[in-house]
Amino acid sequence: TASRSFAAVDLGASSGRVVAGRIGARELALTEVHRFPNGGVPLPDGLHWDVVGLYREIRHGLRRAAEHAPASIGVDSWAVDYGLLDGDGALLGLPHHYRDARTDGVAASTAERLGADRLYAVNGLQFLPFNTVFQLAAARGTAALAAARTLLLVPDLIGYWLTGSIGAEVTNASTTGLLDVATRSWDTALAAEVGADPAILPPLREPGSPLGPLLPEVAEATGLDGVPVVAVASHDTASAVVGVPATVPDFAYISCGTWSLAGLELDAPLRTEAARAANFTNELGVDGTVRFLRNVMGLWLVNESLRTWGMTADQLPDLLARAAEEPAFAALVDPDDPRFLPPGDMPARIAEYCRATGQRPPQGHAAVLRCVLESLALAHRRVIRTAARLTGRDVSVVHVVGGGARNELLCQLTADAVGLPVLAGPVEATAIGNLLVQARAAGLVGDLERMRALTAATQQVRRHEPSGDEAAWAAAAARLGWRD
Ligand code: LFR
Repeated sequence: TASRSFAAVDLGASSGRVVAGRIGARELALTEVHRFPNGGVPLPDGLHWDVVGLYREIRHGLRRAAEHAPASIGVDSWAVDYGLLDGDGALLGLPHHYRDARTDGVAASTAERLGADRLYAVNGLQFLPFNTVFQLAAARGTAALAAARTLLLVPDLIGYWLTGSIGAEVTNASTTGLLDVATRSWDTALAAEVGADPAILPPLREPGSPLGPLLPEVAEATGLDGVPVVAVASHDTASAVVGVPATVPDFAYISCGTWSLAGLELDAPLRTEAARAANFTNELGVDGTVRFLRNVMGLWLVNESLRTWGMTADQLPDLLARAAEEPAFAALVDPDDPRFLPPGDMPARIAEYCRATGQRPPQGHAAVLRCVLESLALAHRRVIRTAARLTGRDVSVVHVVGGGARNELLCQLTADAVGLPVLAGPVEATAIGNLLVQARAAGLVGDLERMRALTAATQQVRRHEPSGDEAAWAAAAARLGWRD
């Protein structure tokens, strides 16, 4: 069969992009047609996403993608956040950002009231204060929630604006906490218990299913008349894991961007008490797979430090070169300490963490960066080793995909810390996963294994061998109280 083009809309917490991809039996070639910044916007009622501004950029990007004559369009984004529609289908205010403080305290008390073990038995999710179920508990009694007739996760909201079709794609729905991970259906009783009318939860759809053609006005404005939107694995992490260029079954992955999502792909959820205690998540992937992983705070720590220093991403390579020369293991932090979650002065919080744990705070930008990258590498080590232990599986290689794959120092430190080879790339794994699921819906590519083989055959991957300094990394992990 001949190759065809597809358009991927991929929204990350710090940037969005529209990518045109040409896919054939031996071809997978990406062209980024539009990129735009994203980030939280503080309003008097909290931290929000400018989804209307994003939608405008998406339309602009789709118009550029039209030159590539895509056969379909797919949309993915970060998870958990949602917009509410009233009975007329109008958006009830801008969606809250998952880093908004309104879940502070509410998340823990809700988990306690509902029973953390009961929640885990249903949804298999790690406790994160921003899981949709806790956001809804925090929104209980608000005018918007009372008026809401439909809840749409961000990619589903964009899909609705593009096509008028209402639904909830299942990989992203699995991050809400309201989906029963075993039956892949909504737990409506749970929704009611946190004060949300279960009727606002839309019908579920699987990756690969069509949403329908663009609305006439959108088709006209973008020049994409007759081009359908197709549901992809709309949780960006689910798409990223599709885009992992694995060639062996015993791989671990780290989807490394704003977050580091580190873990394994399983055939079924693992909801043991040990998995819950280790705060591992079971998010749904394509083809019945499960992402058994943990969120690690990721490059947020780096990006928020740069922002505090008034530096931009193009100054990072120079800073990384200096960080590589800094002494090893001078100061270490637990990247997942809740104090690092909200926006704000990151270096000050790192210093505060160090003082509170009897360490000398890192002095200077390069030392802070060194501290962050070693700490992330240690968290990667801990998560991947714990995942292997909990599942009883061997891991022979770690794939790092996403923007973090560009960060050679982080990839090398991760290889050293985990004690396994790291294969870094592709950077655009999420867009690739988005495009591949569309290509499959069009009958072009086969199962996951074949999709990954195609990615491995066509995309650049850089190999990092571990240094073999296990004793030093074990000692560093022990300083954080980690024994894995
Ligand atoms: C990554 C990601 C993570 C999710 C976090 C918040 O972009 O989707 O998987 O936990 O963002 O939605």
